[in-house]
Amino acid sequence: MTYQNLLYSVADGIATLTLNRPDKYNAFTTAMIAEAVDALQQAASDDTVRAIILIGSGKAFCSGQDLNEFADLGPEAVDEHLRRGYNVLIKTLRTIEKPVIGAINGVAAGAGSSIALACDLRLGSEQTSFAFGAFINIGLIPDSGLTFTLPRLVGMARAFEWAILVGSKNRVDAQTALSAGILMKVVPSDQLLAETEIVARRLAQLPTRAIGLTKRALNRAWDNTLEESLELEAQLQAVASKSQDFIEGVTAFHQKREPQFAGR
Ligand code: LHQ
Repeated sequence: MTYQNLLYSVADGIATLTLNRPDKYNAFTTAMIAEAVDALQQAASDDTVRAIILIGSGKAFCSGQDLNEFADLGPEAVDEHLRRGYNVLIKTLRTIEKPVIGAINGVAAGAGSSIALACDLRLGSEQTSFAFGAFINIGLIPDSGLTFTLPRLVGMARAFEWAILVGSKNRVDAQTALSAGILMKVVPSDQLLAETEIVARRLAQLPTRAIGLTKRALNRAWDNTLEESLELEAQLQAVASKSQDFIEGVTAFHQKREPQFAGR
């Protein structure tokens, strides 16, 4: 697939997906959602890719649904638009067994904030802000997984407050997001991509298979009982312990050297 609305590149084990409609603050159209899903699947199936960066071009990370296209869609089609579009995108982000890092370079509004929270880690700058309440601002409910991710990440009380009272005008700023734990680091904006690449390079040198299996287990963390989590860990550990990286990790330990993980 050739992409009209995003840029996709792979270097040094890192796939970088750049949302590329800067004039529209990287608002999502139907075509752009399909392109993003395609690019993520490409990154998932490419064995050379061991970490994925998601970033926006220009001033914004992503302003959610393109409201011009939404006007053409009509209310009858909204549920199917979500099922076929955003829901697939969010499920893809959460089930790719490789780490996805959001470089939240500017405002993340509506479904853009949901996509940011579907990444495994996020870095931000002083330009970063989250408008979780962009949905309520236009009379909609949070979608694209936000009712799932936001309370899990920040707790129910703050999730309600941020979904309802924090809109496009009074957004969650970078320092608040950092204190709440939804940003792992805040760096100067001209260093955001470079700092994100440092984290991605670190991740790309770790045992990719074990990271993927960890993500699979953590995805179940809030819904499993202790017994179910213990059983899932046993099953996934059986897989991890058969990986080349496990052999390398133990061998490097005995040889008192740094492991060289191949991601297999
Ligand atoms: C935009 C957009 C935009 C088009 C900025 N569309 N052009 C999906 C589908 C089905 C059902 C329902 O739910 C969903 C999920 C959703 O995401 S619903 C929520 C949709 N998003 C929004 O409501 C956010 C709308 N945008 C804003 O509130 C503001 O633009 C934010 C807070 C993002 C940024 O504010 P400012 O920094 O003041 O920038 P701005 O408003 O001046 O925007 C810059 C440009 O980007 C501007 O274009 P222009 O030609 O005037 O310079 C905007 O029209 C354009 N833009 N968001 N979503």
